[in-house]
Amino acid sequence: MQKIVFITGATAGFGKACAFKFAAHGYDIIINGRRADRLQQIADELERKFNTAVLQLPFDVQDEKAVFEAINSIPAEWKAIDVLVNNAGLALGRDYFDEADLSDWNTMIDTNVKGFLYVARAVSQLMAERHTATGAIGHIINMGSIAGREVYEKGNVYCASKFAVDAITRAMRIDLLRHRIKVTSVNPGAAETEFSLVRFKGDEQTAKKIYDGLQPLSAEDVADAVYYCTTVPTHVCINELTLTCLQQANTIYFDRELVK
Ligand code: NDP
Ligand code: 8X3
Repeated sequence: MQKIVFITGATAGFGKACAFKFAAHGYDIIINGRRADRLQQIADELERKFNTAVLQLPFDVQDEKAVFEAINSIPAEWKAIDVLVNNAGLALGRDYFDEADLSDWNTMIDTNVKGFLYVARAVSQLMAERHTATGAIGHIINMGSIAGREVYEKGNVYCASKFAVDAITRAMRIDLLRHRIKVTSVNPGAAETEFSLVRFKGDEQTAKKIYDGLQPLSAEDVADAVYYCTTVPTHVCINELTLTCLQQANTIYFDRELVK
């Protein structure tokens, strides 16, 4: 039987790279994101390249009703989800606390915390039911960040949202233990995706500056780490995996001199 992975935020960056990584390893893939045109392109490419079965699930994770309706109406043969990559998220703005835009704060909390919770809640229920019925072991991989381990200047609410991911991951690991669901957080450092372009609202120059003098993580580096967490023996659960590029020590310390 094919394994099934459900990836939120699969239209770009880590989520898209995870879709290709898991497809290359024979998984059937459920992909989510708001941009339906991108989901279609990715589904076509996965089907062409790997002969992967793909289910597209376009919804906004902020929309509680849409999340539960979409996940509860997944066709029966797709409900046997082995792995959830709970990845959809974003940063908006990088401003001092007293100057930040409240709507940016609301969107980050609604997406990175509330949306993240809705998806985890809906999928964990499916995994628990399946464990009771068949003994299958589910695995939830939450996308955290080094920003969820250490705050930095002007990171305020984005960092707080990722601290929440860390706390919720720990709480889920306790509460889902009785259903034998593995819960892992993957915590990357700076990675060049659409993340900074979104954060700086389309300002390409400012977005690019974040990676000045660095060879940052790529989306594929993160997808490799996510996939790795699913390859350990059944009785082993990687609780958390933190990765940065070689030139980054933590959220603040970088060595921005590229060595060839
Ligand atoms: P990208 O901007 O490249 O991708 C973000 C993905 O999230 C897109 O597919 C986007 O899809 C989706 N998304 C955003 N909001 C929603 C929403 N409301 N509903 C559904 N999908 C949504 O960024 P990354 O791949 O870099 O980021 C992925 C995750 O990794 C995020 O949680 C981010 O916080 C985290 N992260 C990123 C790091 C980095 O440096 N890049 C480092 C550490 C963590 P669409 O727009 O189509 O909805
Ligand atoms: C994204 C990494 O350091 O830009 O989560 O906040 S950082």
